[in-house]
Parts: sequence; C-alpha cells; structure tokens
Amino acid sequence: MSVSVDSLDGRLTIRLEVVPGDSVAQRVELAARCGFDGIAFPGRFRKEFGEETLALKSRLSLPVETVSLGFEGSLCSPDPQSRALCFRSLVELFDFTAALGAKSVNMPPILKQDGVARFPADAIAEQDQLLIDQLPALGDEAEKRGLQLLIEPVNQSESDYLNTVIHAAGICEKVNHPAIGLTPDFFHMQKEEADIPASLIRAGSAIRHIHTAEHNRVEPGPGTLDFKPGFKALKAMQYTGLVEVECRTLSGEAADVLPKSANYLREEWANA
Ligand code: LER
Ligand code: MN
Repeated sequence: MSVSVDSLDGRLTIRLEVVPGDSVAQRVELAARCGFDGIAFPGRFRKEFGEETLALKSRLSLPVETVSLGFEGSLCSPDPQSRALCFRSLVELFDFTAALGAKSVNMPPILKQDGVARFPADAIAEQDQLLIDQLPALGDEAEKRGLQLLIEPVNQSESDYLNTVIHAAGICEKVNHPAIGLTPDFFHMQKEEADIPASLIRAGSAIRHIHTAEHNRVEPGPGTLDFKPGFKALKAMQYTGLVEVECRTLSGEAADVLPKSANYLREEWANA
C-alpha cells in the first residue's frame, strides 16, 4: 500500500497487551477486526507474548511493526554497570525486534519506576552527554539490523530526565545518526509541552513514531485531548510514519471502544 500523508491508512497500530484475547493470535485478530493496521509489541511482556508472537509472526492477522521498552538498566544511570547492562540488553532486544520483522525499538532513557540508580534531577548535562556518547554505537547496531532506536520523552512524574520533545530533538541532532530518532507521545506532551505543534515542527524529521492516548490514558476518543493541532503539524511536516494507540486501559468493552477509537483517529488525522 502506498503511504499518503493525508490519511492514516496502513499506519495505525495498537499495543498488543491492551487488546483482550486468550492468545496472541486472538488479540491480533481482534485488533485487525477493530480497524488497526499493525501491532506494537510491549517488550516488558516478552515472557508472556514473545514466544507465541515469534512462532506465529508471518501467520498473524497484522504485522508487528514496533517494540517498546523491555531493556534492563539505563543508558543514563550514574552506575557504569547499569549502563553496560542497558547497552547489552538493547542489542539483544534489537535481535528480538528484527526476528519479529519489526522496525523500531522505543526507549524512554530513564524511568523512575525501573528503580535503577539515577542522577539528581538537575544533572541534565551529564545525562545528555551519556546519551550523546552511547547512542552512536547503538545506532550502528540498530542500523545493521534494519532498525531505528527511538528515544521517548516522558512526563516528570515518570522521569526526572528528558521530559520534552525539544530536548529529545536536540539530542538527536547532536548524535546525528540515521538510525536514531524520537517518539513524541501525546499523553506526555499534553503535560509537558507549552505548544505541541511548535515542538513537533521543531523536532521535524527526527520524529519517527507517534504514541497516542487520552489525557487519562484510555484509548483516544472519549477524553479531553485535542489531537488535531498536533496532527496538523505532523501533516505539514510530511510525517508518513506510524501512529500507535498506546493506552493503559480501555474506557469500555474492547469490541465497542476500539473500532470507535480507530475511526476517531483516522478522522482527526484526515480533518487536521
Ligand atoms: C512508554 O511508551 C511510555 O509512554 C512511558 O510512559 C513508559 O512507561
Ligand atoms: Mn509512550
């Protein structure tokens, strides 16, 4: 299918774990029936879903397009062992991602919930430098496997570091590697960005993937978040990448709310 900037045809994905089902195959089948085009694999659920997804990958109703999280340690930890562990586990995650036929790995650089040793919140330059030092070699490893490694800014309640799209875009510019980009997430952006469209336009071609969820992290549609201004900016910059529903919970029965959400996002995009 040829990809058009004007529509989300072929570009709308959903996280596997939020679609109910007794097996991966059933979850993916329901996602397809609800109107999605692809699957985002949650790296943290690899024990639960990894084997079945790998075994069935070419027979699933939809392709697995991306992987998010699922690495250990952090590239931004002051502990060198945690950084080395993160590097090794990312390379291993790249192998898994390539085996699935997916094209990117998404990585918020350091999360409070992971319990790794962290710098104090004001040590921004130190953590920037750690990313700038380590991302080129990881970009090479990703590129060898036909993948992208995408850094994701998350809101301040989840991380002391890298909370804005503009910060992440600055890191991508400094690293300047074709396989390193960023994932803006509308849930995090509504908390952190003063002007979402301006931030997206500033980040430009460093944007390689998009996450969406409502203000309360249910599927897009029933909440207060206005996706249109951000979608308009993405269309203006000719963004033709994937748009993922990365919600935590659903506002109702999947078979009812997911088709509505898929239609809603397609319409918001088309009319933006
Ligand atoms: C990951 O995509 C994300 O958005 C973070 O909130 C991780 O917990
Ligand atoms: Mn996200």
